[in-house]
Amino acid sequence: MARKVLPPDEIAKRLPSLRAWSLNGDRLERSWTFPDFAEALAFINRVGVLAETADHHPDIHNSWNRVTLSLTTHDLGGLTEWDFELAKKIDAIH
Ligand code: H2B
Repeated sequence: MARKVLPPDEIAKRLPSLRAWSLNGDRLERSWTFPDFAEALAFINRVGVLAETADHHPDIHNSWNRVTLSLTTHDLGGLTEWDFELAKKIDAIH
C-alpha cells in the first residue's frame, strides 16, 4: 500500500488511540522508566525486533533507566501510518 505523510487532521484523528504518546512537531514520542539499565536495554532490544520485522525503526534515546522513542518516517519526511502502527505494536509489548 502506498504511504504518504499524514495531514494534520488525520494525525489528530489517530492520536486518541495512542494516549501515552505525544506529538512533538512531526514526531510521536513516548518515554518509559525502568528499574535499571538492564531492563531499559532489554526493552530496547524487544523494540528492535519489532522494528526489524516491520522494517520501520524508531529513533532511540537511552539514559540509564529511561528510554525515549521518537517515531517519524524518515524517507517521507513526516508521520505516516507506519509510525502509528509501530507505536501500537510497541505499546503491546511493554
Ligand atoms: N524507519 C523509519 N523510521 N523511517 C524510514 O523512512 C525508514 C525506516 N525507512 N526504516 C526504511 C528503514 C528504509 O530505509 C528501508 C530501505 O526499508
